[in-house]
Amino acid sequence: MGTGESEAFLPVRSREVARALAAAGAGGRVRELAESARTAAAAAEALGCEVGAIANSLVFISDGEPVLVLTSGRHQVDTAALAARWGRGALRRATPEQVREATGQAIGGVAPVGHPAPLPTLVDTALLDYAEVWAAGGTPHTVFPTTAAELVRITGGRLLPVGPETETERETEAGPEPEAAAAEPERRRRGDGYGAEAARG
Ligand code: 5CA
Repeated sequence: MGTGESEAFLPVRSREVARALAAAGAGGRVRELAESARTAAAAAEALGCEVGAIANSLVFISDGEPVLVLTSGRHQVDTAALAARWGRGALRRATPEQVREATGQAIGGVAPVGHPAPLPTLVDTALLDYAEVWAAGGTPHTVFPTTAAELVRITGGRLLPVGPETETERETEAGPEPEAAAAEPERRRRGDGYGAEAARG
């Protein structure tokens, strides 16, 4: 799929994203919104879709490298539960400078692709609940339609739940460490999972 005429008028960051989508054979095109969609709630409002169908592109630092967690706007990332599931070291939210360095994009417009180099990527299984999902297109004013399966394909990412551990995980030895489970309510009170902030705006 080539770059459409309208994409020539997109901001430069979004043209990078449009190029990456086209190169990956993605079906959706980047489009510009009249209103800013800096958060999942704002994007859902502008698009008239459910907040859960917004895929927030959240950058964390883990084991000394930036990683990307494509998270449904309906909930927040439980960083300890996700690190355990993903088999990675602790996930810490990237600073605005680290986000810019890793993605070439600014917070509020970070896209799943179009970065200087691909990041290890995780796709939230909650996004499977929506026939169509929307992700940022490189700026707060741009978005593109996609699906969870397509996000997995174009990012080379892995599908995993990002929310708190499930009953099944708690009951099986394959689940996260008991310490992580015990610490979970404390983390939720502090609210340092990322998605809820996006939903709250
Ligand atoms: N355009 C929308 C979705 S289409 C968007 O980009 N949403 S987002 O969730 O991916 O981007 C906003 C995220 O940036 C929020 O989750 C918020 O937690 C995060 N954020 C806001 N300020 C900072 C900051 N100072 N440092 C790191 N992350 C931040």
